[in-house]
Amino acid sequence: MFPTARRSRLSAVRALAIVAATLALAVGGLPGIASAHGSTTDAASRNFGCWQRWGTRHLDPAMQTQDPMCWQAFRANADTMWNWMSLFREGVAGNHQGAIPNGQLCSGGRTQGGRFASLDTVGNWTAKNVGRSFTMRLFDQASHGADYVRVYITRQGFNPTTQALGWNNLELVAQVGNRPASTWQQTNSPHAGVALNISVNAGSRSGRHIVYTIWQASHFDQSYYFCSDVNIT
Ligand SMILES: [Cu+2]
Repeated sequence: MFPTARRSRLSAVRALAIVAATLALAVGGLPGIASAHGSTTDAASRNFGCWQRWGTRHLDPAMQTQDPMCWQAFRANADTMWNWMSLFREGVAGNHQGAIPNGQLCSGGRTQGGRFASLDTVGNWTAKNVGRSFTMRLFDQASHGADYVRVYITRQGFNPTTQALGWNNLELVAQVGNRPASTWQQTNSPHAGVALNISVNAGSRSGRHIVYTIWQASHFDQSYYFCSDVNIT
């Protein structure tokens, strides 16, 4: 009796270990299988930037002081970063302001059960230094193309480090119309896909701003919303 009982206890322990390992993979945040979509990669959207800077060392405590907004985002939900390409809503029918309340612009109106909610957190997000004329790069890994892309920048005087972003804070500074993916540039970065460069003129703005990009994909009614932090010099 004893050896049998011991053996079954051992196999129970082994089974538990397998369950624990599986849970660790699920919770610990190895990049999951992500669907093919896209993001602004330069100036990077908040979650793409955090993924790019910290994805391979997301438990490094240095992030807490070097990149505190990424730190809070990873702590809130690492899926926010692993799914950097999935910040979209469906069925908005062009009514972006109706679908997304003020204060929730960077999370696409807390889309997908709030998976991206930490991107709305107000604070000192890492910002890219840009000149008054700069290029926004939109990456599309699924060759959706665009019905349109609209690029907004916050008004001068708005302070992204202390104020929640609302629609009234934004001014449209660039847009492109229908652009099939076949007219975008082929790229392998950050994955195989296509990319679109959009020229932006920030006018007389200076200092910290949020660039807000709405990408209306062409394959069906799928709308993407990206906050990219910049420092205009
Ligand atoms: Cu997609």
